[in-house]
Amino acid sequence: MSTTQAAAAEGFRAVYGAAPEGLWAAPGRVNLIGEHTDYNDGFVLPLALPHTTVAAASARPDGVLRLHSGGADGGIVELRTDDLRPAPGSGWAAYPAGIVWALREAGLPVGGADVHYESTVPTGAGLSSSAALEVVTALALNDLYGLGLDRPRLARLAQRAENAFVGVPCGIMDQTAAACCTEGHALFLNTRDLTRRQVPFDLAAEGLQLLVVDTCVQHELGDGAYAQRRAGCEGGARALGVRALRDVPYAHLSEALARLDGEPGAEPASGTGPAVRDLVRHIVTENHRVEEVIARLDAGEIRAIGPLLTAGHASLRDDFAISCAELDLAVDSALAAGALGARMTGGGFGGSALVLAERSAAEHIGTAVTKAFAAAGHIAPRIFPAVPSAGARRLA
Ligand code: GAF
Repeated sequence: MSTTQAAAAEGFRAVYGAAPEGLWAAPGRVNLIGEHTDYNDGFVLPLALPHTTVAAASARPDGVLRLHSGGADGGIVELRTDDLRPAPGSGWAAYPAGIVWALREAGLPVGGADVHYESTVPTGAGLSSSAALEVVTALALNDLYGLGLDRPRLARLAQRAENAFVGVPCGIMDQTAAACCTEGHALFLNTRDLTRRQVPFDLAAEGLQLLVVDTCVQHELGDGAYAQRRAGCEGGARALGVRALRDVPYAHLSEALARLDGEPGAEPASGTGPAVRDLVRHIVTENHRVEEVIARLDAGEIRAIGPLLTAGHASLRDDFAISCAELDLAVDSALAAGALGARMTGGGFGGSALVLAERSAAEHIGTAVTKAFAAAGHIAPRIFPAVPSAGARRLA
């Protein structure tokens, strides 16, 4: 039994005075490539981290939902399942409460529960701690109430909870990664039709390592910039007369951009953030990069994805404008120290970067990044290897 699993079982007993009916886990993720494409019907390629959120839970017959987290102050949050209403911005418990709401809204017979959480997924690090919390809750309730839902359905309900209950207009990538990733693989997801493919990603066998550099700059998806990028992309699709930016072929990007230049209505309503043409260029080139990365992985050429990762960072920094000084420094200092490729990962404006390195060079690169942060006066980053790990599962 892992330390987190044991802590969750013991925490449940300490808080609720009995043993839990079961224990479940869901992981955080890093996204290898395909950033901000998931709300444009595009392609993504995340992998699950070994870091998990564990839920110890029991059903309750009285419609009361009690939530407690070993990592949060404030004691037990107690709610009635009948009274749950969308409550944008109301703290960590809104994520699991949103799951109960979404399941019930879908007409599923879910009642109360006692849940205690323990987590090793860093929060605010762009590693999807919220999706881990949502998906582990959905999986626990699925089992406790015998709902029989499959993983993709749980992921869609978790996204619905985050969109409609918590009020964050995220795409489907993080919830699908938490629910459907498998050990030793990256998950290729087409966010239009939700078809998936497990892509073998055995870094160790190739003498490679993927490092996560958590800049410790906290990012929040609910702060408006994410919604602004999403609205800009949707405006771009409307201006181009397509259902989503996914429908702009890479080969026709120049024509699409030229069309946008003649469309005054295609600029952001608020006048802030990047021009719509820059958002469009990022999405179209990023979808193409995902396909290029997949082609190289299918050909067994993992090292060859390095330059594509780095190109993805430049696009997020220059076109999508969601990087920050710390993420750029993590990428630049890792490349200068010999990394094969590096990019920010996740929503942006802080959070984490990932670095592809020869295993023999990984320690040196990590040290170089840490030194560069110190020299720039930034707080020390947290650096750890990303081993492609399992998705959500029942532990006991
Ligand atoms: C966040 C969102 F939750 C995802 O849906 C995705 O858009 C990602 O940012 C950017 O690729 O993690």
